[in-house]
Amino acid sequence: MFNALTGMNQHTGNWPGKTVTRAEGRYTYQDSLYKLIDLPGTYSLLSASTDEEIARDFILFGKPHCTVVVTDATALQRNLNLALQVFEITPRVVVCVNLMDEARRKGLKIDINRLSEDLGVPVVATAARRKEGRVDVQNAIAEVGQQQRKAKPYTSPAPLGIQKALDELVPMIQSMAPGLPNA
Ligand SMILES: Nc1nc2c(ncn2[C@@H]2O[C@H](COP(=O)(O)OP(=O)(O)OP(=O)(O)O)[C@@H](O)[C@H]2O)c(=O)[nH]1
Ligand SMILES: [Mg+2]
Repeated sequence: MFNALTGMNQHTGNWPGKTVTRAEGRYTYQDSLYKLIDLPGTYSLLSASTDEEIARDFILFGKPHCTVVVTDATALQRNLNLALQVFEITPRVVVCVNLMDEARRKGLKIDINRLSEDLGVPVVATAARRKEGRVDVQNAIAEVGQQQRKAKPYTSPAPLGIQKALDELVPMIQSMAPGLPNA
């Protein structure tokens, strides 16, 4: 998806302090220049691994204008877990249901509009290898990035015990790290 969006004109380096490769690319859409950062592939942001930590830290502290969660259409159940975790950090999300060519081959039908309604963010069907849906993704990124569209992502209500713990912790985190989009 990164390559489809940027035409592969990426610049690579390392994540600060880490030896994990960091790829950056650019593209122009409707006269605006977009800078894209490819985060390490991960199924979770609970920072159990370096990759997860890098992805979480970038979304939380890098405050991107938009985060694109690229999911595998043939394994949505497993992949949407990551989308829900990203929603906990930022509402500025676009979900790509990628590998749609594979899904079609397997006879899977995915109701993209319903998924978008349920998740509360733009959802775009894509097949990145064929550049299918590329412009739709760029358009969704533009809308979310420029806040033309107020996203209201789905979040599951926290169980009572967790909510109580959050009520205690959140003010402490806010005072330690002021300005976080979602402490
Ligand atoms: N058929 C098909 N293959 C795809 C599509 N998108 C990506 N691929 C292929 O899937 C493989 C994995 O793609 P990557 O872009 O490396 O996936 P990733 O999630 O970034 O992987 P990591 O960052 O290594 O975790 C590559 O061989 C891609 O060419 C698609 O829409 N359709
Ligand atoms: Mg990757």
